[in-house]
Amino acid sequence: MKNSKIPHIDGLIHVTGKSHFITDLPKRDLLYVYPVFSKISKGEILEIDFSEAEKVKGYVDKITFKDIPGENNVGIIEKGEPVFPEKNVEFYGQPVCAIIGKDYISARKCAKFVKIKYREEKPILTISDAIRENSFFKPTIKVKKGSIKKGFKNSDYVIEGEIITPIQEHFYLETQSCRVIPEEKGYTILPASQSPSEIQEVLASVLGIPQNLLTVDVKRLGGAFGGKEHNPTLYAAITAVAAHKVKKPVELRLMREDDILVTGKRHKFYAKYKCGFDESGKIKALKYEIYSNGGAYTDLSIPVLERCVFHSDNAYFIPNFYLEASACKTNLHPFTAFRGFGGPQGVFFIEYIMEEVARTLKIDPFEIKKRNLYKSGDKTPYGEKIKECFLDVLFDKIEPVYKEWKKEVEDFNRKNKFIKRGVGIVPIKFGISFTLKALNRGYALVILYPDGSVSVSHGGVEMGQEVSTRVAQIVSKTLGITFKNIHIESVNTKRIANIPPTAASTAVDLNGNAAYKSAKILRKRLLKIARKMIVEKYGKIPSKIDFEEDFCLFDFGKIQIKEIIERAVFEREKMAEYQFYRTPFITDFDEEKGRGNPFYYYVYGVATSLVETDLLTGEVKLLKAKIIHEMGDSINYDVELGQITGAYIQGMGWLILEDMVYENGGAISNSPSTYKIPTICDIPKIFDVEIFLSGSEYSSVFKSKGIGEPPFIYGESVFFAVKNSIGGLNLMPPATPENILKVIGDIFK
Ligand code: LUZ
Ligand code: MOS
Repeated sequence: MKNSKIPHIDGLIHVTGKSHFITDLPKRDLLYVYPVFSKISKGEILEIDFSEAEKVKGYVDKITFKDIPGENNVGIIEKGEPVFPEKNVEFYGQPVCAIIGKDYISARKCAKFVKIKYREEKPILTISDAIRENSFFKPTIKVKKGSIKKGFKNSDYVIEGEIITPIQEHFYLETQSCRVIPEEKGYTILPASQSPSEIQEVLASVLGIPQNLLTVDVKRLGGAFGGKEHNPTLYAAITAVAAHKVKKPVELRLMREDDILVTGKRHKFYAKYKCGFDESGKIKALKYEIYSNGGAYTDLSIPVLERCVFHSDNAYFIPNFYLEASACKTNLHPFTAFRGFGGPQGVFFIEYIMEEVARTLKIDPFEIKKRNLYKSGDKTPYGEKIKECFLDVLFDKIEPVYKEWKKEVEDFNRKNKFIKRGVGIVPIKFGISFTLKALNRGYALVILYPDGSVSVSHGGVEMGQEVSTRVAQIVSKTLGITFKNIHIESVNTKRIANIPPTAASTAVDLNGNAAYKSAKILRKRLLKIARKMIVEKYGKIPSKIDFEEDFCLFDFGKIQIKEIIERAVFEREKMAEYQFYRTPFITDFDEEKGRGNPFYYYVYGVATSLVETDLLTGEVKLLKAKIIHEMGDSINYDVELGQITGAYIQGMGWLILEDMVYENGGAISNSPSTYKIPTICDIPKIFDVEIFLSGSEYSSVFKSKGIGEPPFIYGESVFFAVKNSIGGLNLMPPATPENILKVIGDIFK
């Protein structure tokens, strides 16, 4: 689809400060609610003393679990995650109750004066604690292919080891926010959520009212990255209970330090592996034992674990495979969705193992990885056939760059003693679709008005990824109506219902396809009316007819599309169309058999990075990056480029810069000064991103492919570049200066 210079649909109102987020809306009669957070990780609540809080100026009311009119639950995959705990707190930072204040400052101030007495218990905080205490969420996931016993027997080498991936904070700009407005009947809910339908369903049960009395409306989010897939449901519920009690509009907005303390993050994972291979580096057998720290409630830990499992082979054919994976139940905040959703962790494991194979055999990791790549027709360990594979092509394309950089690194390292360079290479094969088949559905409502303007509602929440721009382009292209005449509406559960979360890199696939179907039907109706109008006016039938740039063009003239719409309305043609799309082919993962076809297609790519490490300070500089990213075709080249570059930098931040520190079970890296997210200074000087348009039929609307999550994994090439710069030492992420110095120190011992 050739439309590369289409700007962000709301770019102008964003840069001029006119775009609305929840807290920008008019504040008449608005009260504020602020939670009181647990200061212990685990224990029984003995007493909550509000007496001091009640004396503070601006105090309005308080809410506890006793004020919940319906069910005290916000859990979706498993019930039992409460709005407020009735007896036991399960993590440091858990909201125990909340204060309603007449303004934001007094609500927060009052909350600070609430005193809670606990009987403390010993918490489970780490994966090893949980394994010892046998504290797991159900189920354990198992995948088996071939015979690892035979595989190990036929191996020339067998290596074993452990791998850890770190926690990551989303650091979306807009913190958790929600506004709830009581209506004549029911409520309007304005949450900062990727999952409007989840909010509607859960809040209906919390409030004890039918779902049709709740209108959930989401215009846009100030960033999300998965941090608003399930996290916001709890905060929306607290806001709704407050609004229900005081019968007034109420708003909640977390301070940054509280947001970081209390909300879920990327899961820490731990893997034990045993890998057998021959002397050429070909993998013969792989055995995995994988654990994640899921925190106090199930949240999305099981689907995250599943996606980790589905990516623990990444780009490589492994003939004999055995895996067991479990999510640990601990007393940290629940961990949740984060761009890649377990995929990056799974990929990191196999990439780490490939690097160890290369180190054992003293062969370049590039060669080892290349020798093990999947080919078209291969099957994954969970049994999905790889229909069309571009990994070989991508390796051939990037080889000259990698070889040149590798040589440059070797020359540099020969001449320098305390500053060393390294290069890393990471391919990706990322599966697109929600792994729960039922969620792979999209809806769109397209309305044409007689002035030639178009309204589009669909189920994709805009969070900066420009799903809105791309859906508008699809509608514009299909109807021949210019982009400026397309308006994308907020996601509103009264217009679009029963929608899946905007997640899993599927928003354009699902909603774009639904919008395309709606637009095609409307186009057909317009064509019928256009033909009639042409014959009336010119007395002959056109041989060629098309819609373009707001006009209907035909061999002997043109008419404006708005005239056709006006006439169509008059002729009682339906000028609105509500369409539905469901992803074909996919099947659910069968837990008993460890088999499934969860993905509609895969996205492929490869990245190489070059870094420089100062052995005396442990500091790392990222100097060069080259990425080749495959898609069937492009919808909006600039948006896709933005997603690839941003995801790479975010992935690099996860493994190189960011380090979430906990004290007594509470996250204390709670600001940009103590939690180092990437900035403009961390972007490499040479940053070459190439989009390879493969034309693959195994793709989605207009041959595009999901772009949100896959490129996050390219950031892993930076970590392996660092590891290689220090001679492949046993470095675990995050590769912060402290951690680098610790392993370098080991050599001198
Ligand atoms: N959310 C979800 C996701 O519920 N299922 C998924 O498979 C998924 N994948 C990526 C991101 N969010
Ligand atoms: Mo996501 S991790 O696709 O919300």
